Amino acid sequence: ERGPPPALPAPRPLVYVRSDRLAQLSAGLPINRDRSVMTDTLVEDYGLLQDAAVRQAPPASLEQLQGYHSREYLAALAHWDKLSERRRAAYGLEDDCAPFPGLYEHAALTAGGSLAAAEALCAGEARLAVHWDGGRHHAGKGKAAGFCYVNDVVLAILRLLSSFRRVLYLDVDVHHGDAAFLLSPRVLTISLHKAAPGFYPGTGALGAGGEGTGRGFALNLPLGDGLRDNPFLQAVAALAGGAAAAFQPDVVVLQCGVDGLAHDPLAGSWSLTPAAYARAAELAASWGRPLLLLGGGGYCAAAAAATWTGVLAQLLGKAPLPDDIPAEHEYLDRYGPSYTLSAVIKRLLPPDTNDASAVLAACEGLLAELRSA
Ligand code: V1P
Ligand code: CA
Ligand code: ZN
Repeated sequence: ERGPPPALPAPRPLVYVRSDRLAQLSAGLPINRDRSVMTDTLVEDYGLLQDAAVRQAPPASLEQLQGYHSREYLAALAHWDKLSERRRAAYGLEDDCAPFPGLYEHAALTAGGSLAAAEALCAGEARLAVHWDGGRHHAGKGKAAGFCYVNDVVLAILRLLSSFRRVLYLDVDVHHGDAAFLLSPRVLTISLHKAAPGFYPGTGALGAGGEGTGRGFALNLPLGDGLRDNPFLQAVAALAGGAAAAFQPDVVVLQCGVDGLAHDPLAGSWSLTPAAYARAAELAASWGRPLLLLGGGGYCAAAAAATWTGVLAQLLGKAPLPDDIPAEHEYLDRYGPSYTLSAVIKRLLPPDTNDASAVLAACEGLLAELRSA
C-alpha cells in the first residue's frame, strides 16, 4: 500500500566537518601546526558537538577541484617533486606555499571539507555548517598564494550557487580576500582587511570592485592598525548588515579568519577579542539564512581554537562557556598561564588608528555603490 513519503529527517542544528587526516598532514608544517586538532578537541570538550552531525571531510575529486583550478596546476600539486624550482615558482609553490609530502591530499581534503559543508546546506541538513580548515581565500586558479593551495571558498560558493540564487560572502580575516568570487552579480563579496604599505596581499583598496557583470559586487573596506571590537562590529553591522538588506542573499558564507585577534603572532595588526568574532558571526546568522562558516588565518593555535569555540557556542545558543579550559582537556598546557578561553585579551593593546565616524562613512559610501550597481 502506498502511503505518503516518509518524513525527511529533522535538520540538525549543526553539520561539523573535520578531518583527522588533514590535521595529521598539517602537524609537521611551520604554519598552523596543531591548530586543527586543538580546535576540534576544544569544541568537542566543551560539548558543542553533542547534537551535531560530525563528518570527516572527504577528499574533493579531481573533477570537483577543476570546478575552479586548472588541470595543470592540480597536476603540479600532485607531482611537485618532479618539477624544476622555476616551474614550482610559476605555480606559487615556494616561500609562503612551499610544497611538502602529502600536499595534494592536503589540498583535496581542504576543498572536500568545505564542499561537504556546502553540500549539507544545499541538502537542507542543517542551517549551520562549519569547516574550520577552510577559508583559504588567496589561492588562484593556477597558483598557490599566502598559505593557500586550493581556494575552497570559491569551490564552496560554486557548489552553493547550484542550489541557492544569491550568496553573500563576508570575509573578516585581517587579509584581503583577493581571489574570491568577483565575476557574478549572484555573489556579493565583502572583505574587511588591513591595508598598509607592504602588508600582504596589497589589494582591496576602498571601493566596490568586481569585474564584468560582477562589477560593484565586491565591497572592500580597508582598515588601519589597532582596530578594536566596537568599530569592527559597527562596520560589520553597517556594511554587511546593510548589504544583506539590499542584496537579500539566500545563503551566507563567513570566512572567519581570526588573525585580527590582539597579539596575533603573524599579522599583529588588529586588537580584536574573541567576543568580536562571536558577535560578528551572530550578526551573519541574524540575517536568517543558512550559514557556511569557514576558518582562515589565526596564527596562535590556542587563541584561534578558543575563539572558534566561542563563535560556535554563540551560534548554538550555548554562550557564554565556562572560561576555565576543562581540566581533562588534552591540550590544557597550551592555554597557560591563565588556562582560560579569554586570556588572549588580557594584555596591553596599542591605540586604535581607525576613526569610527570615518569607518561608518566609508561603509555608507560602499553601500551607495552597491545600490547603484
Ligand atoms: O608577506 C608575505 C610575502 C612576502 N612576499 C613577497 C609575500 N607573505 C605573508 C602571507 C600571509 C598570508 C595570510 C593568509 C591568510 O589570509 C589566510 C589563511 O591569513 C607572510 C607573512 C606576513 N607577516 O604577512 N608570510 C609569512 N609572514 C611567513 C611567516 C613565517 C614563515 C613563512 C611565511
Ligand atoms: Ca578580509
Ligand atoms: Zn589572514
